[in-house]
Amino acid sequence: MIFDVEHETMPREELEALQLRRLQSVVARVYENVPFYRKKLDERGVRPEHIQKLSDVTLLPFTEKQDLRNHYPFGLFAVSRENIVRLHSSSGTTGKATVVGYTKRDIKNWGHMVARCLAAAGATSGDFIHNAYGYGLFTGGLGVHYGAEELGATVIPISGGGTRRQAMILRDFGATVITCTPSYSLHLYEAAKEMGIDIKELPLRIGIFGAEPWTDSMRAEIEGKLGITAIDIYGLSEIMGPGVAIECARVKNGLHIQEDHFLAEIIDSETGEQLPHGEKGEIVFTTLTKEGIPLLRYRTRDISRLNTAPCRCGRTTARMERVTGRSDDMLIIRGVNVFPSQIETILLETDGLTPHYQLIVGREGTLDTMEVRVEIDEAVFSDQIKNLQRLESKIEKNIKEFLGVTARVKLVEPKSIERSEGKAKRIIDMRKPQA
Ligand code: DLL
Repeated sequence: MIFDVEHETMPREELEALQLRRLQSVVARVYENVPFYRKKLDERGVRPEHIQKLSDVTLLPFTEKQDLRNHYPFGLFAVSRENIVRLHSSSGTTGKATVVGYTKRDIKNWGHMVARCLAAAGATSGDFIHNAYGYGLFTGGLGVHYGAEELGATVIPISGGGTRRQAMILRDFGATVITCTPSYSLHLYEAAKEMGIDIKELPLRIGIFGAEPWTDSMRAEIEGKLGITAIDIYGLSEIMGPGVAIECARVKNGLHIQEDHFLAEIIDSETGEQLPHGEKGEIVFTTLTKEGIPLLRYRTRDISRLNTAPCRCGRTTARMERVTGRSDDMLIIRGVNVFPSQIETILLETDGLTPHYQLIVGREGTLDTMEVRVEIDEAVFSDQIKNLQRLESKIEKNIKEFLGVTARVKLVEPKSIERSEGKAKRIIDMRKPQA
């Protein structure tokens, strides 16, 4: 079902005209209200009235995650605090998190866009949606929640965790749609099996999975085991949250971008040059309607490709290829975004450790694991084992508290981590390579 026929099937010419009007308006708004953008635009000699056609977007400066951090928490907001009705934040409770704010209209638009997504995935107002994305500062839980209500479906706000209870509720309430990370769906499947529940036998028919990269082979595994259709949903908190783009159940080949709200470009991440449609590169978004924190040319660091060919489902919106990787070193561990630099900060703030460390990322069963190996200094090395274990637990606790991920910390002897002549090899990712 197409939820918003007018916008999702708009002839491209009309859609692009709408995008241009909205682009002009957002540039004027940030120039007026966000000192950061006014300065950047002034430096480039660009005024809002210079935006005469869509391709003029390249006159605009990029925005990076670091810009949000530098203006932590609210420095890039374009409206006064009274008009902000909700805050979300990306993972990491240190000063380095990125914070986003939504006005009433932003929340309404977001709910509407997620409703479009759920419908594109095949959900209807008659569905029971078991929403296992985390509720809280993370955008997944509440983002899907409002969309499900907008669609008129029944939402079960189960949030993340408590897997055995989830399996029981999934069975007892008879959900027909599940929303969670792809890896969690397999974990839930296994936990349910141990309890004697075969998800395949339940009424569940659709899974809407995102927040972390996954592959077509993982899709096949999930669909086979759970007996459902698995759909890829993409989004990021800086741009909105879940629902920036979604696959349609009909074709499942590329994710339809909500182009009336976001202008997408692909750039070469090294040079920043815009690339023609069809080429692979970093996807960049400009928000066209957002009021709370509109962003110009936000560099997602996600690698994708754009396809504007019409889709058999009837939608005219451009599709982005499934995200196959990132152009930076951000790791996604069980749906939580982690930068090695955040771990490094925690390690360096702990006495007795050296800056030599490695992160070993793996997968146990269906869940991601992370081990932090760090060299201790000579003085600590001679300590009693019990003190070392205490130190390990302390670091584990700090990582959990500040970054929200569970890691196993292993202190290792001084000079035991291999030194490199060039860049240090800090990350060993043993999960399956992305297809
Ligand atoms: O993960 C929003 C979301 C919630 C999307 C629920 C989908 C479902 P952040 O925590 O800000 O927001 O993380 C955004 O996660 O830049 C990608 O690197 C990655 N990501 C999100 N969806 C996908 C996906 C939410 N479908 C970052 N495939 C993004 C691959 C994804 N990577």
